[in-house]
Amino acid sequence: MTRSLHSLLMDAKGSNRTLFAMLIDPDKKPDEVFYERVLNASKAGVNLFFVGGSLLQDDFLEQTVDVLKSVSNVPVVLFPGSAMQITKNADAILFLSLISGRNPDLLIGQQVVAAPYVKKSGLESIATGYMLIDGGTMTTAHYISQTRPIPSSNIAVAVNTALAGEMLGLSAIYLDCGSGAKAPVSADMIRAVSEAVDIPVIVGGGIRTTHEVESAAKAGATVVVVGNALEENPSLLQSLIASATG
Ligand code: 1GP
Repeated sequence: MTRSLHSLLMDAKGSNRTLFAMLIDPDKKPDEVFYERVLNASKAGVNLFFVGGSLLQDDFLEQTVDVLKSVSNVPVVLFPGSAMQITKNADAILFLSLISGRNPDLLIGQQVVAAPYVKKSGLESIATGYMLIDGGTMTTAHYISQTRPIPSSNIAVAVNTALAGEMLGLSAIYLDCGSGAKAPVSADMIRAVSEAVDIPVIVGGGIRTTHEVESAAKAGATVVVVGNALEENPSLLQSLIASATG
């Protein structure tokens, strides 16, 4: 990757563009089918690969990142569920702090454990305020974090939380309803948060249709992240990318 992820995100935010990120679960052994999927995604114009999960059973993180790097030039960004999910072969890492919750281990504990490894890895680290939003069901992210999500209708709490994150010096905000959420983050919440902060706003969790991607993009999302929907139906890829990037 020649340009830094941070400048890519800041440029997109500054010019009101939306990037499309495909989320890859590193729990599955990368096989021929995966190889094909990556090749197709890269040809279709996906902007970023996010790799990570709240809970790993079988950890193929390193192999997954290696396949991604060998097949395409699309930046590979770690989206770690814990301090264990670090590999130096990626391009960047979202250094997450769960600012919507009050679980000290996910606010600063895991980060203290991970810091020396991230430093040694040479990965570009993007300090990211991670905010779990209620998407109508308790996802793995909600359960594992043992935190209460921000109610989907409480836009003021979301805006204040994002603002506090920006004032604390974070470089990005991630609004997430969690993988497999019933409903994605509302356009109203995305718009209010995106207007309130000058840092990029990443949005994911439960986004499945072109309409939902387009609505998040129009509301000001800097990055739209889709995981499950593409695992279930890879043929959606081209239309989802087009809905995000216009
Ligand atoms: C979850 O934002 C991601 O952390 C993506 O969620 O798998 O529901 O698309 P989905």
